[in-house]
Amino acid sequence: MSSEKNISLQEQQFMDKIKAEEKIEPKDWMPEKYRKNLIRQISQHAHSEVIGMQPEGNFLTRAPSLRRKAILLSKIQDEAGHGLYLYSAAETLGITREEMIEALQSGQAKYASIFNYPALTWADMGAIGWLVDGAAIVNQVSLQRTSYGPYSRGMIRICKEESFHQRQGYDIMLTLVNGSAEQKAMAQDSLNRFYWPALMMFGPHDSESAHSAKSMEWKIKRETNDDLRQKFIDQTASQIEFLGLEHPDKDLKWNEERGHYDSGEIDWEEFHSVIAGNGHCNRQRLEHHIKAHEEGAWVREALAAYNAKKQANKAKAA
Ligand code: FAQ
Repeated sequence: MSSEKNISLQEQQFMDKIKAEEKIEPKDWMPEKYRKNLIRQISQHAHSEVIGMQPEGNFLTRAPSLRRKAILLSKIQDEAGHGLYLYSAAETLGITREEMIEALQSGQAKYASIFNYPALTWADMGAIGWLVDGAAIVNQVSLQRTSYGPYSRGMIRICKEESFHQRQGYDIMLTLVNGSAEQKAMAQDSLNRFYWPALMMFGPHDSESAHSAKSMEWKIKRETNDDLRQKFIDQTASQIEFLGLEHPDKDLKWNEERGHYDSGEIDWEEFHSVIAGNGHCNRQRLEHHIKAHEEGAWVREALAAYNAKKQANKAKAA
């Protein structure tokens, strides 16, 4: 059989598996572009989890009570764990952790635009949990069915933790709106600042999305950017109403025929500017990551030395 025919047979078998909803596993044959696209998405997802610790980490020393502080601390630790599951999933595709970190720190790899917005008040801890984790869950629930086995299994575990994150955020908002007039105003201000950037987390419109068509065909993505964003808009409208806050989108209107809310347009210029590196906090986020990474070098070196010693002892004993 010629090698060309051989490759097309492999591709056919790969597509058959995808169509049959079977998972692709690390040792299975896969098209190079599928592998590269997965590395791109999973590693950027991992970077988002890790960089996403920064806006909340800022508030650990300013939490209003010991209880809130303990909850926030454990939520941030969960995000670190999510990053690690995702880096591990990406590593099964033949990229190293060092290569991924290098791509993040050099600005070559992206992370979610939302984390380039500053967290200014305690209410932002509420809005981040409620809206940012909320948008992340809408996306990640759908990614539980992604075609790549390690990514899919990682998503199932992550979603369980993420739903607790969203509830803790909404609980902060509920407490604030039932507090003083100043506290309610803080909640409103935070909603106003985080609502539109949360919608941007779903990426550009489908018609503008470079990767969607292929990612949908390969079932890396199971729902499109616009469909997921619509789900989030629909579920958030009643949550805003329950809080007794004003909706930041003045054009939001229920469309009986579609069975969905119609909404105002996102400021796409802002979106593109933030993902190009010009958001409020892009530079600060990367500088902080580089500093923490350098300061943690001794931990990685100690681990490598310990592992080498263990291996050597094992070899001696054998
Ligand atoms: N920000 O062709 P598409 C979290 C880029 S986890 C930055 O539509 P795709 C947990 C995109 O990468 C949040 N860049 O791309 C947490 C691509 O650039 P490239 C993260 C964006 O991949 C909560 C280009 O634009 N979640 O928050 C954004 O098909 C609280 C063209 O776009 C995930 O990553 C954006 N918003 O669809 C942690 C979920 N949107 O790579 C701490 C997994 C688009 O060609 C605290 N990822 N871009 O240079 C996905 O579902 C997809 O990758 C999308 C984008 C939907 C994000």
